[in-house]
Amino acid sequence: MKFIVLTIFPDMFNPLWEYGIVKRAIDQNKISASTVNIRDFEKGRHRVTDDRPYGGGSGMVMKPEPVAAAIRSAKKSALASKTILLTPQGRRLDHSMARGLVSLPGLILVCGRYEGVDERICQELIDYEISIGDYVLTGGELAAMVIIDAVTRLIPGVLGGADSAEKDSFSGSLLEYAHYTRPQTYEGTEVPEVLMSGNHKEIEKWRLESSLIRTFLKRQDLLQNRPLDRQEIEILKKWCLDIERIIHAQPLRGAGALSGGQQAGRHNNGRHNEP
Ligand code: 4HQ
Repeated sequence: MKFIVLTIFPDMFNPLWEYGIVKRAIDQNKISASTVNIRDFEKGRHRVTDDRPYGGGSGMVMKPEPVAAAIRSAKKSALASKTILLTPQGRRLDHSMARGLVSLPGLILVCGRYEGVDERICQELIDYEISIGDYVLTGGELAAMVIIDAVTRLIPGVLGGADSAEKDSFSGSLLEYAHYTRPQTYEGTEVPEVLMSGNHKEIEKWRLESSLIRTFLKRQDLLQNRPLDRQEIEILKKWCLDIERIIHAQPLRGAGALSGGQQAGRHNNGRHNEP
């Protein structure tokens, strides 16, 4: 995978190339990474890449000529690449989009500053517009780094274990299960016993249940529109039964002798849990 980043701040990317898994991917030739300084394509005497907006108002706009020249130059050196503009107007990045991007031969990532780039660039030279989320950054650089990072770790062989990327959060659209390492007791809290049992089948079961409950409690939206397998349905049904059991185990609080003769707890016109 070939990444070419177009930016007026190429040095911002040095720490990305120089650390961790992205660095290793470069060293192992799994990705190639380069930056193009948009300023180098501005032929004006002062190499200014922004200008005042037509129609007035505050903020500056990136001039079309240097951005276009930089994109055309990058396209020449990476013919099959797709060109992406980072913008809050783009389609929101998620894991399935990252999986789509990893199958492309190369990405040219265009990072704007100020109020963004002249609209005519977007129409002519951009294949996709991508946003990393609904908030406003001061430039597209951090968004480009997020894409490079998320895509790189999906390239086969980049992560340690053969299946590391398959197993993590979002691959199956559930959150990750809870992780533990030594010590066995930390500030009074024990590691769940099953994880030390060596029983791999039970550990797998525990992990699926952990994933499910975390997703249910923290991100119910991820569970909507997601097909469930037989094992997941079993776990959810078990919770339903457990919850039912708790509801029916005790009488309704406040529904004792003073509440008008209604039988406590049960057969309460379906009202189980009123304050
Ligand atoms: N930008 N996701 C670049 C963003 C952004 C986002 C604001 C992009 C400023 C010039 N990019 N312009 N959110 O906030 O990708």
